[in-house]
Amino acid sequence: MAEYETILVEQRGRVGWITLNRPQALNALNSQLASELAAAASAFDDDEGVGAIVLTGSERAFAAGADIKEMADKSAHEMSMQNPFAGLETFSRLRTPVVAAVAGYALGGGCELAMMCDVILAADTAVFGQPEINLGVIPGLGGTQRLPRAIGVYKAAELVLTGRTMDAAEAERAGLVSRVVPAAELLDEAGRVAEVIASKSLPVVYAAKDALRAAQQTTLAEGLRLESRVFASLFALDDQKEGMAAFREKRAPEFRHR
Ligand code: CO8
Repeated sequence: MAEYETILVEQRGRVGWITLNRPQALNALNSQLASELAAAASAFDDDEGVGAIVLTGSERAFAAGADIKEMADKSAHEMSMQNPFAGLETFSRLRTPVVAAVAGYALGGGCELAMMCDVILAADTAVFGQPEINLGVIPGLGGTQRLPRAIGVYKAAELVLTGRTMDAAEAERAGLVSRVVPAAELLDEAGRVAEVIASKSLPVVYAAKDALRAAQQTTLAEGLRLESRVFASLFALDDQKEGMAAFREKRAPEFRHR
């Protein structure tokens, strides 16, 4: 496995684990971290032996945002010509599902990174927000687009315009997180969710993720067309035959992932 300086990477069974590891900066996202995250996640994405990815940080912070110290003195020209976070675009386009396990701060780019994942499990210590307005900027990694889709336009507007943060319970009520768990159980629970996903048929999981993503990006009519096309195409897979045969034979399916 490649050597990285800002993340820890490990494979356990069919689950790839990526841990953000810049403790001195509360896992602030700098350009090196963005490109290492993209490289590690892409390597898992290319590996048929990996059926799900867990992305996590530390107990204190999932990620406290983009690295303010790295960005502060850049010009508008530099920010638009040399996007330091280009790697995060790659991350947001993975076909493998990603479970974000969020403890502590998920602010700014950290909240936006969590929203690029498919499932967000939050520890009861998690704090979410888009405080960029306090720095004289706005969210730049999807916060003004994904947050309103996740929690509604008015709640998102309040958070983005005031910079107020939400605790885990409020984030769960608002629909930003899949589930809140006690902090001590966060990683075990994230591992369990990822293992369940990784036990399913990989191409079917890719198809489900694709269709779910379409719900955020297209019209209802286009999304429904895509869903029904994909649904029909899955009948070409061995795993669909196996899944339905197993149901009829009252046994657990043995997916061969193709
Ligand atoms: N960037 C750089 N360093 C950071 C960041 C950050 N985002 N957050 C924390 N750190 C550093 C601190 O500077 C400090 O380092 P040092 O000890 O060397 O001074 C260390 O981490 C510990 O932080 P604190 O001492 O501040 O810890 P506290 O527990 O007192 O406070 C907070 C924790 C509340 C999380 C506080 O650190 C904070 O407010 N951080 C900034 C949060 C923030 O504003 N995030 C948004 C950043 S902007 C952004 O994400 C935009 C993304 C879009 C970019 C798109 C480009 C195309």
